[in-house]
Amino acid sequence: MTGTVVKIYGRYYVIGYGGRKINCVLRGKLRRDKRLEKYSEAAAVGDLVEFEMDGGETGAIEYVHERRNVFTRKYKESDRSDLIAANLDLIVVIQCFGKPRLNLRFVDRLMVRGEKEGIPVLLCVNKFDLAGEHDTDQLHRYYRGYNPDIILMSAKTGDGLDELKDVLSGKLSILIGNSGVGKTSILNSMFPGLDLRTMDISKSTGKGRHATTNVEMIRMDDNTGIIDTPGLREFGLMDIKPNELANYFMEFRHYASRCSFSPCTHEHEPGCEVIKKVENGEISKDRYISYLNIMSTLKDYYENRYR
Ligand SMILES: Nc1nc2c(ncn2[C@@H]2O[C@H](COP(=O)(O)OP(=O)(O)OP(=O)(O)O)[C@@H](O)[C@H]2O)c(=O)[nH]1
Ligand SMILES: [Mg+2]
Ligand SMILES: [Zn+2]
Repeated sequence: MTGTVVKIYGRYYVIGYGGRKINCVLRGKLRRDKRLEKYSEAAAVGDLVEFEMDGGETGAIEYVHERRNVFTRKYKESDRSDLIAANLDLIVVIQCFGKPRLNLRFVDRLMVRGEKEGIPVLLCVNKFDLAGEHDTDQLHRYYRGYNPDIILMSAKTGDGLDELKDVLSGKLSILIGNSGVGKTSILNSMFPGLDLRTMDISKSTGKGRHATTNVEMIRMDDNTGIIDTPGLREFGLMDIKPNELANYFMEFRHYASRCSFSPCTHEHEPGCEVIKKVENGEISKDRYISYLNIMSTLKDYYENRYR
């Protein structure tokens, strides 16, 4: 039987099959499947799998189908990437006005991940009801020269909710963002019957405990799935080689062919077109600093690793 992994908890994989949800374990042989060995987990939410019932209410996963793409992160402490989800059509990065504070460096990391995997990224800025007068200008200044898709919205007032719903329709999307930005609230307000657990107002200081504890896919209709995730504080990109990074900063890639050096790291090389565009303001300085930041963590990592 063929089903989709909709949730993982402990050693159980919940498979959506028709309208049912079936708890499954992994067959041991999957741990030896060469294709799956690269990642910390043999299967993830979004995976299409073959499974067999064990006679009772539960089953076992026999095979994981080829993936269209994977959504992973990688930290320097581990040799394998964490597999968070598979077969995505869209990465929705959630940020918010108010608290926790807007963290565009974090967003940039996810944009890099999306570019690397070929998965489109949408930036959704929630709590628009709390936005100050200049908050949206700051956002647009940061991304000038790049112009990513951005939706400003509020789970509380319903602003922008229909726009987001339209974008998500017919796709498998993942919601990613720090704890407290309102990922689960957005799902609840889009689908009032859902009633998922969100953070207590009194604890939503930006430091609070995570309200969501598992990666879980919510099926909206036959063609639409949205994956809610626990808040992430960081997002590791250690699988990316330093000289690859500039390819995933879209507005840099555009100018890179005109740099005097090739490849150019755009850090200090003479005749660097990217640096010129930062100086004349066509690329935002903050975005460039964000690039340098990621670059230096990657260089640190690779230099120490191969020494
Ligand atoms: N003012 C305002 N508050 C909001 C809005 N959306 C969510 N909140 C509040 O923000 C807090 C956090 O919301 P959650 O939906 O639990 O956030 P989350 O991103 O799912 O957090 P984790 O599950 O911990 O990752 C809650 O107290 C919500 O009531 C909004 O549009 N405006
Ligand atoms: Mg949540
Ligand atoms: Zn350059």
